[in-house]
Order: sequence, then structure tokens, then C-alpha cells
Amino acid sequence: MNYGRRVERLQRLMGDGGLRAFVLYTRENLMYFTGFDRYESTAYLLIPLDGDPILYVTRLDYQRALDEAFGCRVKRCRRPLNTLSRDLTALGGGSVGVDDLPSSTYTKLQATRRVNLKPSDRVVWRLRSVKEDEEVKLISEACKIACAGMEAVWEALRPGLRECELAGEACRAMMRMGSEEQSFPTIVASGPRSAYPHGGCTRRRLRKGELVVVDLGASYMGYKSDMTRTFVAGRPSDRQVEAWRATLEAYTRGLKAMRVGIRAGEVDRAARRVLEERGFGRFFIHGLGHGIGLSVHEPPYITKASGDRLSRGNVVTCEPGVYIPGFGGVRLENTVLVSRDGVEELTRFPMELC
Ligand SMILES: [Mn+2]
Repeated sequence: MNYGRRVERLQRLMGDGGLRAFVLYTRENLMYFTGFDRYESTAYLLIPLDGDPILYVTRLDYQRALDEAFGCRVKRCRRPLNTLSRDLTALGGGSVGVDDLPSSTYTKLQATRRVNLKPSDRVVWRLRSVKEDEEVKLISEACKIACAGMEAVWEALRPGLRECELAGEACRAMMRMGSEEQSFPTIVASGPRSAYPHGGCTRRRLRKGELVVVDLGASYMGYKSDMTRTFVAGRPSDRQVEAWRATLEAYTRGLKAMRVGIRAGEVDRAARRVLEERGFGRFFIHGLGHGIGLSVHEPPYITKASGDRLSRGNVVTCEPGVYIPGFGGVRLENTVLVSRDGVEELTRFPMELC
């Protein structure tokens, strides 16, 4: 990864926006600009308009930061926020861009003399939403691993198993293939629970003939994947088949609509129309997709009202769903790359109901 080039690009955008410095806090932003994974620790990255970034860590993370952070100076601090605040003053203050800081941190930092904080997430997303070739390779690898996780669930699927047991199978398969963590806790939602788009997984045992929504993703060197399949263990009912086929058709239409330059809202509406025509429109209660990279959910967002335009190098999901309270739900999802000559599915696994 060329971290220096990313920092230079940000500095150029900072100059255009009148920012004297940028303070980054989110785990993914720190990884994007330095390669350092802070996990749950507190750490801050200061990127001045000119010169090298400074990473502020406590002694707990100091040695690891020296070993694993690239292109920045590492400062060991008793209180990272205080040191950062002092350095901002020394830089001369002015407008300072910040990402997603906790409100208590924001308030403290805002009290720094001569500093005026400016929430500037969008500047970073302009860079992160367009993937470099190297990033596409890592996401593709995460996608391959996710497919192995789905395969493991598909193989294990039978009535009587608990949702959490199936999630365990997915997790084990993915980590054995080099996923350092799940990109989010695997969802295995069965029966009436499949009608919850974010159903998590419970101790509930699968029953014959029920819908099961399996939504999972891997993380490969920080880069995420995301995919969903919906199965029935046993014979599906006509209504289940109808909902599943409508969802597949919506997926196909959504995918077809995706191309460089199109407004994301149009893509969402293309898929939504299919479900509306088949009487499932009111059961599609979320957007069609989202960008994915170091974060599982990131811009561009593919929702009905989104004005974002798809551009070359976006990696996004396409995931229509139908959620019928009391009956069950269906969702089908792949991670796809938007490239110059169309779209490419990066998660390749059969779309089959049973
Ligand atoms: Mn998703």
C-alpha cells in the first residue's frame, strides 16, 4: 500500500478546503492512512497540511505502532488527546478537519486554543470510496473467503441445528482461510426471524421448510466482504418460492442498472420496481446496497433518494430483500466491483433456494 500517496491526496483536498490540519480517529481511517490497526484502543492521527502525519498512542500500543504504522511519526503519550491538542496549537490553529470523533473527544478538542473543528468526513470518503487496484485485490480475496463460509453453512444446513451453530461453521471456515475476523457478526435468521433484516443469530433451532437468511462477510488484511443467501431446509412453499424469485429478479435488475456515472437512486429504483410489480414492494424496507471497503457500510449508498453517482473503482453491494412479518424473509446479496466496462460480481456462489 502506498500510504504516502494517500496522505498527499488528502493534503491536496485539505488545501482546497482551507483546512490547516486533519485529525483522524476511526479505526478504518487510521488503517487507510498508516496501515495501523488500533482495534479498540484510543489513538489519533494528525495530518498537517504539510509534512508527515503524527500518530498519538499510549504506551500500550507504542511498540506495535512503531512496528506496524507506515509513513508517520509515532508519539508515545500519557494522554494522547492532550498531546494532540498542544500540537494543534503549536501548528498555529485554524480550521481543523475531523472524522467521526466521539462527542466527548470533539468537545475537548474544540476547546483547544485558536482551533476551529470542521467535521470533514466527506473529504476522506472521496478518497476511500474509489478503490485502488491493490484494494480491489484484497476485497476480492475477502469475497472468496466469504464464499467458503457460505459453502460451509450450505453443507451443514439441516433441521434441528441451532442458528448459532451454523454461524460457527461459517466463522470457522472463513478464519481457516485467512480471515482475521468476521466483517460483522454472521447473521443466521430462521423461520419468522428471517423477516428481521438485522436478525443476528440465536440459539433457535432450524425447522424443516423454514426460510433461513444467512448474511456473512470476511475480512482480509482489513478489507471486508458482504454476501447473503436465503435457503430453505427441505421443500419450500409456493409463497416462499414466489418471494425468493422476485428477490432474485430484483437483484438481477439492480445489477444490470449499475454502471459508471449512473445515480445510485436510479439503481435502487430499478430493483425496487420489480418487487413493486410483484406485490412485494412494501416489504422491501431498506436500501438496495452500500459501498464496502475497510468498512462494511460506507459511501456510496444505494438508496431510493441517493444522489451519489457510481464511479469506476466503487465496490458496492446489491442486496434486495423481502421481509414479511410472521411469515419470513428473503435477501440475496453480492459484493460487486464497478469498473470501466460494467460490473463484476466478486462474491461468486450459486443463487439457490434449496
Ligand atoms: Mn450488506
